[in-house]
Amino acid sequence: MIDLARDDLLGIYYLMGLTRAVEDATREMYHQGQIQGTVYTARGLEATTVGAASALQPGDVLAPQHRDLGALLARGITPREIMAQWLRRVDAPSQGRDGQLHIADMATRWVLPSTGLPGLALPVAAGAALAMKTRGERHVVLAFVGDGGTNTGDFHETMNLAATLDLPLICIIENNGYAARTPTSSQFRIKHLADRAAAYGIPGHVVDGNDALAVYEITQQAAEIARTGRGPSLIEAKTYRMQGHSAADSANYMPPSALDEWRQRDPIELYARRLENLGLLDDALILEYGTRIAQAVQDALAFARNSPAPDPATLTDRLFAPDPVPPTTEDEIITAPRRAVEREGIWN
Ligand SMILES: Cc1ncc(C[n+]2csc(CCOP(=O)(O)OP(=O)(O)O)c2C)c(N)n1
Ligand SMILES: [Mg+2]
Repeated sequence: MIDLARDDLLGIYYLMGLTRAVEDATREMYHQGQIQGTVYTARGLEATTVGAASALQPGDVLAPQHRDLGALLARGITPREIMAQWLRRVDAPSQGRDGQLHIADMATRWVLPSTGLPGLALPVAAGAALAMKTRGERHVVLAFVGDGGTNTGDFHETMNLAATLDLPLICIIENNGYAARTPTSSQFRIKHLADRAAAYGIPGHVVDGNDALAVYEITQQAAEIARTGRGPSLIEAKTYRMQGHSAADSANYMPPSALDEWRQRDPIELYARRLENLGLLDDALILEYGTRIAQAVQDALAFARNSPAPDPATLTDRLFAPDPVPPTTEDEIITAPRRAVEREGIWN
């Protein structure tokens, strides 16, 4: 039984709508030439990203990858930060040094930085989970990986290690039908990617990735298992990438009939119907949320556009952590580690 109050249920609706609106605005800016580099969006994945991340508690850690804006917003990253990041402005989390959603905040929102490499969030996530276990914390790490990412060594090594060490790790496979242009039918020969869990000796679940509450519920159950020291889980969310791989991809290889079918199962529409049936949503409220979401996007765009580009003179700032013992001579370079050993009394 879902343990969510009315405000939580409506909050999930808001976040799913906000995710889509931020992404639509981002794609528009990209096509107008306002964004440098590439843009990844996730129309169709909102129930998976928002539903899963909504099961996290303060202190739990999110390890997102390139298509997980919904999870970032659910974790408290703001649309202002997102837009400033896309436009590479100084008020962005990376202060204009990066134009992708490689956003990290381990101080208050517990988000690990993502990388451009599919599957690579997982070993980092396992490291965070190992830290939690070592410290005896009752927290969990929620990591995302794509269907394509499950074919990497990082995925297998992480899941096996997490299983043997009973790490508090939840891995959500976003099975969205494609890895770039490669359909899942050309990627693997098993029916369900969650079946791979058996090879690691951990629970594996298949869930309807377009059903926000189903994703929330299974993630919540996996979190409870992880929180109580009973190890990792693998959850395959079956969903569909309703656009091309990036904003530059025309998606002309995606069958229109499949797109039509999945449009009938649009996660935001499905969730709205669910809330209507529960008596929590009506046309007036849908309109109100639409207005609030549009305002949030406009506010974020104005904020980002008003923020300056970074000063080129600061280019090399913050590349390295300050060296506590700056070596000045060759002799010092040799002795600096030795001094550190003496200071720490490692050999005593
Ligand atoms: C090592 C490496 N190979 C290829 C790429 C290019 N690339 C980025 S995302 C992606 C597809 C990933 O597919 P999947 O794991 O299913 O995630 P999705 O994009 O569908 O969310 C590829 C091939 C890359 N970034 N890094
Ligand atoms: Mg994929």
